[in-house]
Amino acid sequence: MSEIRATSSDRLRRFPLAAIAFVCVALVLGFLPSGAAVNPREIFSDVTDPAGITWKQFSGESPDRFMIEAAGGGVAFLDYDGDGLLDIFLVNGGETPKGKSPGPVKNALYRNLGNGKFEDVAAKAGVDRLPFYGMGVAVGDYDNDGHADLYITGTPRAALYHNNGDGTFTDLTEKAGDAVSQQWRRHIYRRQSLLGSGQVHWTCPGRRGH
Ligand SMILES: [Ca+2]
Ligand SMILES: [Ca+2]
Repeated sequence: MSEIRATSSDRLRRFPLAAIAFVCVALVLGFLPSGAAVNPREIFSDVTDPAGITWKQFSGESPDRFMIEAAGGGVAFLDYDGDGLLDIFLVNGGETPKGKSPGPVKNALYRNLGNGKFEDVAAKAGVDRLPFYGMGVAVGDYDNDGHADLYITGTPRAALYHNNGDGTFTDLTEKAGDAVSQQWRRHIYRRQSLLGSGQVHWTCPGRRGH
């Protein structure tokens, strides 16, 4: 009997250590709730539809499989109208010889209305259409007038849009000098799809390589 009591006592003494060990392992494995553990699904919510954002990218996907088709469009958050609310500018791609769009390929400039809603004002702002295949955008106030300007990159060139401060932009690429577009024009793009040998043929103006 005394032997039995001694055994039970030993088990009781060992229990706290076993319990602590179990809790530690469970926390490591994520079995138990922890203050540091946060469900990722609780961090972001998809509000695209409620915000009124309906823009879709058109890549010009085609059997030619040009590299630009997989590059995706660019996006920038900027306060283009200086109202203290970040707006969204989305750069569309464009058509390729065998990848035609059923409608005009357009960028979007979503003005933040401040109530969770956005309004596409790209056409009104003069930045909805591009004369080239759009690929990216950078934002900066290049002339220090207090209004964020747009530098839109693409193929085979780029464009500089000056923010007029009245909700509109002006394409100043030519006025800014050909160097503006030449800088990005030198980027490499794939002219042909994979050749029969598996070799990729890359080209850029004035330069060729494999
Ligand atoms: Ca704004
Ligand atoms: Ca500016």
